[in-house]
Amino acid sequence: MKIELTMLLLTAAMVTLSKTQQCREVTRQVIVCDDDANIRGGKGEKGDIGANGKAGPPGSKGSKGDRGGVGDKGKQGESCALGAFETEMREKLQEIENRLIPTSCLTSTVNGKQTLRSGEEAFCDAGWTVFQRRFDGSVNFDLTWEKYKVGFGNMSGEFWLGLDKIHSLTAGRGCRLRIDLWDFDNDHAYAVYSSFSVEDETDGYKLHVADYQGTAGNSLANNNHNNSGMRFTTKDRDQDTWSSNCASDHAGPLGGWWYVSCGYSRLNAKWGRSEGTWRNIVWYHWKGSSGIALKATTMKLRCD
Ligand SMILES: [Ca+2]
Repeated sequence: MKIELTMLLLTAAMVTLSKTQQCREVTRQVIVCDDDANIRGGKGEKGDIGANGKAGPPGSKGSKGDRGGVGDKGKQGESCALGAFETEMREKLQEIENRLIPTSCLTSTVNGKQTLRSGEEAFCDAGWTVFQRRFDGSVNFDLTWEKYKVGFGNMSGEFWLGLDKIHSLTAGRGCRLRIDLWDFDNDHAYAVYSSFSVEDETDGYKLHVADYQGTAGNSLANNNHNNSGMRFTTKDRDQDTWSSNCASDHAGPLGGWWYVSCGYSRLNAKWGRSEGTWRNIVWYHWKGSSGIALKATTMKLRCD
């Protein structure tokens, strides 16, 4: 059965010319469909291309909206392969920096003067922090309380690190003290104390040493003149047990020390070669008993 359908077929010549479109002609057509609904009707003729229309007036500008708030920060994305490589390289560079710029002498692989991560200078020796060094008499050690408090000298030569820093390094930690000594014939001896700390200025930088070992003899914590537990004395602050001031009045300028009255050790005394006197650097139980002054000393600490 044939179904005849009448419908309007809008055939428009749709032409796109620039931004303007125009319908030129509309035709009416009858379409006859078979049972199989095949369309047998033909298309209408294509109309002519229309002329361009006039441009419309410009629209009015809308008002500007309020600015939106700042959004939440997005999560960091996963590192891509290049990011992972960069991270690994940064970690390796950090490891190298840690070795080259240590946080303390304990992690330093370099001996001698160096700058720590904190920016402070240190003189390191196989993991030890050297806090006193003498060998040529180029630095005057006959100085005041304030100088011994903050330190003096030069780490490229002779120096005293300073009581404040010695206190900070040893406070609340298990530290050792090692003293190395040389005489003018380059004989060497040492003393190690497996317990060492210095209190703060409020407590007069009181010294604590114990458990001696070594070859130099114990001239610091000896029963007869036990410097352990003594406060620090300088020529302008007498905290020793002698009737006068050991630093200035005993045998000449002896420098600051944890004097008793005035004791068997005086490693900050005036530098010089002397025999038969106690005027210069003395460690009684090694060479001092025969009055021989020492040429070089180092005092260093290590807190594990
Ligand atoms: Ca005194």
